[in-house]
Amino acid sequence: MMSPSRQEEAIATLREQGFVVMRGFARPHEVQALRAQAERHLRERIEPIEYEADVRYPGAPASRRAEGGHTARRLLDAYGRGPLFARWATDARVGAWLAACFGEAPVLSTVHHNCVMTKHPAYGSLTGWHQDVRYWSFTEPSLVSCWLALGSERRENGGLSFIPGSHAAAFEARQFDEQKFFLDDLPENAPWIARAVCPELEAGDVVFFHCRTLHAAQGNASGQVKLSLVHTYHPQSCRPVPGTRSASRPGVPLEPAP
Ligand SMILES: O=C(O)CCC(=O)C(=O)O
Repeated sequence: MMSPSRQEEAIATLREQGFVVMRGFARPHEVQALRAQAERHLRERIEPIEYEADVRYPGAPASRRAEGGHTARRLLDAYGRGPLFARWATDARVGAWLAACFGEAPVLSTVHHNCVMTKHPAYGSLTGWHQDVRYWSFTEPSLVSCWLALGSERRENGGLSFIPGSHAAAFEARQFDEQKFFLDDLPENAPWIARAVCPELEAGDVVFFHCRTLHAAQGNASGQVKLSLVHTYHPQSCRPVPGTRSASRPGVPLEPAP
């Protein structure tokens, strides 16, 4: 159980910089079990899977038929992959933390993230600077994602970098390209990008980050596949907009802690 002062401090950090790292948030045996299951689902190619070739970010194969074309990027629908994954997605500690942060009950989105994010040494692509909310449709931009490291994460193996304070900035549309990536060759974006930090994570560490926080990741230059489990939550009063992809599947309200 986290002390109230540690919780308040972490929430203040999330509000101020748009992300916060919580060390050892998941227990070692949970992480080990989640990792083993993720590895099995990858090995057995259990669908639904999004392939690098589908996304075609820099470094990805050109098509599923090209060399490396069956490199997975995301094991989709983590919540639906069995009780172990479902338990983590609705974990009481995650729920309690988010309830304190939102000031109301959190709801798991089953549409956004909700995946095991993989990054393979060969054919794993890099991801440019972006805000996750760019393609999401909710009544308020107040969603928070929970990124659980299932192994070490560093810049060199494709660990996430974040730009502190970017969640609260009033960027203009012209600072982004047509896919809504934050332009890295625009002089006025340079001071923002220069502030980026790449927190080093160990298995069991969690990063909570706001849906407007700019983040990016490089390819994986290590010899090992990087695996992370990512879920997104919204406060109950922040609703997916009817008729949009965000509303295409029901969310899962997190039970209040006993
Ligand atoms: O692992 C990566 O390359 C970045 C993942 C990410 O930020 C995303 O898919 O939204």
